Amino acid sequence: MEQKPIYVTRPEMPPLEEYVEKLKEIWESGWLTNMGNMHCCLEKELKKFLGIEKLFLFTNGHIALETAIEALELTGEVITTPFTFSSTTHAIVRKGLTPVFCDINSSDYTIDTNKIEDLITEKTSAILPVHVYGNICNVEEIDKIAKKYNLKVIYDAAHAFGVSKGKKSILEYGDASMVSFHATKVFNTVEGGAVIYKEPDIGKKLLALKNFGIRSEEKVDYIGGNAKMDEFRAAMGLCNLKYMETFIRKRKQIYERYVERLEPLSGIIVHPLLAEAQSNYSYFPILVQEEEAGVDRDEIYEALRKEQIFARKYFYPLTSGLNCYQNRFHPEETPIAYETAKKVLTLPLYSNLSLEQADRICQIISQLIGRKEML
Ligand code: T4K
Repeated sequence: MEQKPIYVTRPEMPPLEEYVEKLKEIWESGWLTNMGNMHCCLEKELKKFLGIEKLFLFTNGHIALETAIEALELTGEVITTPFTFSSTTHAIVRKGLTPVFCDINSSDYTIDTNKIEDLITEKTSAILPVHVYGNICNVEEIDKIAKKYNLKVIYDAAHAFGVSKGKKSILEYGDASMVSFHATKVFNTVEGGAVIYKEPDIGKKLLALKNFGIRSEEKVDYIGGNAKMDEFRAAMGLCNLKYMETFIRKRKQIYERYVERLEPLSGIIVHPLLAEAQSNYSYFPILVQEEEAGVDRDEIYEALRKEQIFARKYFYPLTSGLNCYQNRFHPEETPIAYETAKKVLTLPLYSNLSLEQADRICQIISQLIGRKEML
């Protein structure tokens, strides 16, 4: 019997009837966008859920990041990592700034804070680290460096919805954090995102910039764009938010099953979660060490594909190696990130993935390694 395809992720969805109820409210109100009732409700509910005070919704995570960069008035050079989705680097470049790539550490793939200071020049205005896969950056050390050199900090927290360190939300660190609510994320509003910020002045600017810079009917303070989340997406967010605990609980079960089955395999590296962290189980990356596994990452990727299992090479190539940046940046300059990107494979993970499907994925990987071991 032909197997149904299994993708790296599937959107987390609420029961359709609940969304339809919200649609009826939108119809009755005749208010479709421009900070309507659903939008305001979602902002309020998210602040409660995340335990944070200051948050604005945006139409997607990328534009939220660009707007945060603009609101914080960054200039010149921005220290960041290339082991991320293209969005992080594009946001910096599209705002007329120069990304300066810092290497990552091999334990959790976040920025190596020991290497930041060497990259600071008189042109540096900020650090833009990524909580990649929801792994927490060394936020205390980043704070210290930023204070010492008077730099701003914006976190790309696209993957870090609901992640906390101890009791504190990870989104509270830095001057601002961007979180993505794209369909592929642990919490989604179809497309969407938010900026969490500290200073009220930055808040005022963010709010204006996402709505053409408008302050009032006759006053336009900034040359802003349009980055407002509409009512249909906010409604999706309100519906999904109610199920977050269930989604995360189910993801955790699959995550743990993967760890149990894959950790013992030679050449497969599963990175450990921080003991003091509350994870959102958003991605399941493995590193394939060819020397021990006897197979490389691409062979596993292809073997899974043959079985209609579409794992993804998040994040390969490095953003510094993307063809649009050819001759401009050099991926070899961040050797750990360069090596990691060649070995990483992100396995399917979402709440509706069954444990049997996860077992099947592990079995394919394990058989492939076993076969090579026997040769
Ligand atoms: N910063 C970081 C670190 C990010 O990872 C991202 C986004 C951003 C910034 C920007 O945030 P947003 O502007 O997107 O809010 C996907 C997502 O589109 C992207 O949001 C995400 N990161 C990135 C890591 O993954 P692709 O190009 O890999 O997506 P795609 O279309 O190949 O989808 C992946 C799989 O998901 C598909 O194979 C099947 C499944 N899928 C996807 C969609 C859209 C579904 O089952 N249903 C769907 O509706 O980028």
